[in-house]
Amino acid sequence: MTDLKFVPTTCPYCGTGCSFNLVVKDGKVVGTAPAQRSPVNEGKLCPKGMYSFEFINSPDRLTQPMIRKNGELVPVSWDEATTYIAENLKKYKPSERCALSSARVSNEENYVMMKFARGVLKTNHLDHCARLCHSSTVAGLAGSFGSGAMTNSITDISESKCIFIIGSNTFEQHPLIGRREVMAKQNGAKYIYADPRRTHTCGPADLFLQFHSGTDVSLLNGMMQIIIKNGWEDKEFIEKRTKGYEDLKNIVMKDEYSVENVAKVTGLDPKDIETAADWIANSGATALIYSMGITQHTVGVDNVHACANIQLLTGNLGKRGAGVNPLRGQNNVQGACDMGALPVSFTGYQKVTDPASHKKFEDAWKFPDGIAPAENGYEVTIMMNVLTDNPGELKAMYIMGENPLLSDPDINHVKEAFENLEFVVVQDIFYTETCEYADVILPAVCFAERDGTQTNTERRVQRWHKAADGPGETMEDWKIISMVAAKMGYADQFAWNDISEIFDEVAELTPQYHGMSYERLSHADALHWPCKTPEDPGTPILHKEKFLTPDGLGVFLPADWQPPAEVPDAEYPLQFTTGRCLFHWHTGTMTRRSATLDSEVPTGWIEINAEDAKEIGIRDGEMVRAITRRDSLTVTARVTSTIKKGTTFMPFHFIECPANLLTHNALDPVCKIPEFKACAMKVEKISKEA
Ligand SMILES: Nc1nc2c(c(=O)[nH]1)N[C@H]1C(S)=C(S)[C@@H](COP(=O)(O)OP(=O)(O)OC[C@H]3O[C@@H](n4cnc5c(=O)[nH]c(N)nc54)[C@H](O)[C@@H]3O)O[C@H]1N2
Ligand SMILES: Nc1nc2c(c(=O)[nH]1)N[C@H]1C(S)=C(S)[C@@H](COP(=O)(O)OP(=O)(O)OC[C@H]3O[C@@H](n4cnc5c(=O)[nH]c(N)nc54)[C@H](O)[C@@H]3O)O[C@H]1N2
Ligand code: SF4
Ligand SMILES: [Mo]
Repeated sequence: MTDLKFVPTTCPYCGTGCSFNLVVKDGKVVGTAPAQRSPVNEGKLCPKGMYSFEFINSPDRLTQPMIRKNGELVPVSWDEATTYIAENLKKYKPSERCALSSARVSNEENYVMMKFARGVLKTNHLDHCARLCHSSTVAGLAGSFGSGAMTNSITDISESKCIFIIGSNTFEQHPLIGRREVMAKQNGAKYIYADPRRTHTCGPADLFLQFHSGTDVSLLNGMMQIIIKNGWEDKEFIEKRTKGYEDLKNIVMKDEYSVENVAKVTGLDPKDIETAADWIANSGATALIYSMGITQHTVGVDNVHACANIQLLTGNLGKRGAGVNPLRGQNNVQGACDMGALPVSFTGYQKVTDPASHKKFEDAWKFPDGIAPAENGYEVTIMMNVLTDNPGELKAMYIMGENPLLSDPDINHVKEAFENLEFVVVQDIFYTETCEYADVILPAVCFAERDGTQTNTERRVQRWHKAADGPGETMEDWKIISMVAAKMGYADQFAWNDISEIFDEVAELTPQYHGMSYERLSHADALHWPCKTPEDPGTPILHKEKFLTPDGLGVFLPADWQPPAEVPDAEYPLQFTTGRCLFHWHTGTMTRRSATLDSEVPTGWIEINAEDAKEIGIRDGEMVRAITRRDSLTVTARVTSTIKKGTTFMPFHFIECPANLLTHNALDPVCKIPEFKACAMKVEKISKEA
């Protein structure tokens, strides 16, 4: 009889946070099996979760620390690697050091990185991929509601009477939330899908708004004008629970947002805009669901405000089946933000510039020489700009679990930035594109090989359980950082025996997590923050009675529509947008090492509308040249009628045709997110002679 063990954990991919069991045989993870208990996924998984065990035993895993000596990476001991890092990091001033944390590791490990950056490196130049993802949400919803998190829970979506999805390809990117959207539809909900592409998520749609990339504010303002003109607004909700309604009317009632004008800007039929406005306002409970189509723009924060405004206007907040629901991306991106892996806050969004918070952390941590000053640090996108525009200001970077050389916009710019760094540490589970620039590479264990907690998109804090040992000399991320900290002279501040002690420290310092402990999390399946006392059952729905703003009111924050930073013109006539596919994950480090997933989608492509393709003279399957003002690349054309005419799309997973060679580094002025979702492009036929 073979001895099989089943170890419960959560999926290492998306922010849905599905649970399952890892199947362990002879100390090795060999499969996944359903865990029925979690209400999030009720035992079901999408292909990425199902095959998440495949990369774990890949022969490509990093297994030993390495130092670059005379240009060559040489395996060394942990002692040598950490001594070398400490000696080098000590050479630089605090303001010359920066760090990237990771949405792929646990809450505890993000906390340890945050403490390391602020207490050991003494810098606030700390950020992570949330910048590229939902920084618009964090900034935007903090203004509107006082909290940047999803307002309702995943299970709640199935109770909605109207599902309004804008800029989220839920079926491919959050499949087990997509299931809830389908359940709502089966229960009789109306289903509206707004996207430049007819993706799988459009399948059940009663109404498809196929509009131009980058025109979201115009569309939403236009809908709000229709709602107000028809008297469909929720007057009681506006009166009792909001402020700024006059400001909203001053903007959305302008002639610019008449349905005729909005139809022109968005490329939609006026009747469809009216129908959508009617359903959103009058269904009884509308859930607005959004993701990167809204956030990744130079007007990302305006887009998020517009989503909040329409839900405040129609009273679709603080009740079941409604809400503003930003679907968080990586498995633990919510947690990484909660833990303060951001340049502006400690845990629980306690601001670094607030003297009371600064003192609280300084006193609790007891670094003899203090912590980073009470001033905001650089965002990751700003770090890259500082590196290229002001060489010598930043000199050393410590990266845990990110791959900016493939995931940041305008790869040529990123390369230039990394060339200007003197010292780079990369801590990962695989050798990545970013490792090319590393002076030291540190091998970490992966999700299956560690304990910890993670916080999913609905603020649900869940446990991970270690199923197997990591290969070779791999170590837990928190242990690696603690070792480096000790070598730099701060052993006492990182002297935990067990990861649950780190969680206790987090709970002590973080109001939202204050009532949680490993003990409670092992009995309760999970807890939703805020959970303030040991008796507090947690909070699946936010803003029921009042918002988290200082006066408890929701705030209308209207803005005029502005086009993307770069719009199509005679030379670059197409609108280029980027995103993902079901089977691959970001820079592909894990999914491209999973035989099943990789065989489904072996390489990248560019989607191009059939009419555009005809004009250029290209056919489906042909290799074409895609060109922007940054660079160009060759890629297979996928000629289709599912994408809006004038628009092209590429996934960014593939190093052989990296979409980010073409994207640009234009940023939202408030949250500094790049405009991954819109820039100008031309596509050329590759002539036979060339
Ligand atoms: N399979 C898979 N799942 C993932 C990921 C992955 O890499 N692979 N990544 C995870 C992460 S970190 C994230 S952040 C999420 C992202 O999840 P999503 O945001 O759902 O994914 P994207 O493909 O980036 O973009 C969503 C949609 O935005 C549309 N879009 C493009 N431009 C615009 C626009 O201007 N306005 C509007 N309204 N829509 C537009 C695109 O056509 C696309 O269908 O997915 C998570 N889940
Ligand atoms: N063009 C374009 N670009 C985009 C986007 C887009 O829509 N379009 N989306 C952006 C978004 S939303 C995001 S979130 C970013 C994602 O950008 P990244 O975070 O850079 O992408 P990942 O490939 O997820 O990188 C995570 C790294 O962590 C490593 N890793 C996994 N598990 C562990 C672990 O346990 N420990 C350690 N130490 N490392 C681990 C992986 O091997 C991988 O190298 O990409 C952004 N880039
Ligand atoms: S929906 Fe997300 S969390 Fe669930 S199995 Fe798929 S990738 Fe994993
Ligand atoms: Mo993301």
